[in-house]
Amino acid sequence: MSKELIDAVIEMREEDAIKIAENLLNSGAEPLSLLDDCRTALGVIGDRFAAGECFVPELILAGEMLRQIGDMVKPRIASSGNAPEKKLGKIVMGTVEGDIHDIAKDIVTFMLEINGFDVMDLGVDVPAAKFVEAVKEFKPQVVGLSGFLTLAYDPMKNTVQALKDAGLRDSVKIMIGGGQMDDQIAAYAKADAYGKDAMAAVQLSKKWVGEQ
Ligand code: B12
Repeated sequence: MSKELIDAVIEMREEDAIKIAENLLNSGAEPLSLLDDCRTALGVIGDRFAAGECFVPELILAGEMLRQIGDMVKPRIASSGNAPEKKLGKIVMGTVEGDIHDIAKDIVTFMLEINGFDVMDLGVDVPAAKFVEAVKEFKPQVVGLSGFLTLAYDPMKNTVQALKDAGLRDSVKIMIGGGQMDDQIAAYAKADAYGKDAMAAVQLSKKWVGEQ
């Protein structure tokens, strides 16, 4: 953990944050630990936003810092990883309708890819019908639904229901994740599991395709 990096992000010192992240990587810090630090910092910023102590522009800047640091970290993770040559399986990912948070989804997609999955990323604000189309076309074993808003609970549920209505529910395992999600929401949405982070997404997917 780097308190220096966490403080720079919380204090919105964008240039410092990027420099500190660069220095950490160059001095051999574990790349994933930088993402953990960003998550800690964004948690603080999110709480301040909820308390009315900061506003949307700060959320945007925080998101921007996380994206830049994520872009620096990803190649290091990819080169240190040992992605299997044979694809383990196919996954459809997306942020559900009404929700545009995508940085975390992109991290999950990236981690799934470097762990050997073929991922179709549908982007953000994805209507249930688009998930249905994608499952028909791409024939994944797993569907991942991301969402950060309480307003995303029902779109998650509707997406699972739409897959059921299309007769596709039994052909896929469905995992959900993101800020406001937990096991209870997974049960509410009738998904198969909640995953708290990108590694949980990888572990669930490996389990479901029989690789673990
Ligand atoms: C950055 C941010 C934004 C950025 C998003 C940038 C982007 N391109 O993604 C912007 C500025 C756009 C934004 C907008 C809004 N936001 Co916002 N945002 C955040 C913030 C600060 C950080 C989110 C984030 O990226 N965290 C970093 C990630 C990497 O950390 P992480 O969650 O641990 O990531 C892991 C898991 O999420 C998991 N995961 C994610 N998806 C999936 C999927 C699967 C299948 C699995 C298994 C795992 C998984 O894996 C990730 C990687 O390990 C959060 C606060 C918070 N602490 O979450 C608020 C927050 C989510 N936002 C909030 C709000 C209210 C909004 C707005 C409504 C604000 C407004 N008034 O306009 C809008 C909503 C717009 C919309 N329609 O979606 C609220 C939601 C409250 C609620 N109860 O609904 C929060 C919680 C802030 C708060 N405390 O009030 N936001």
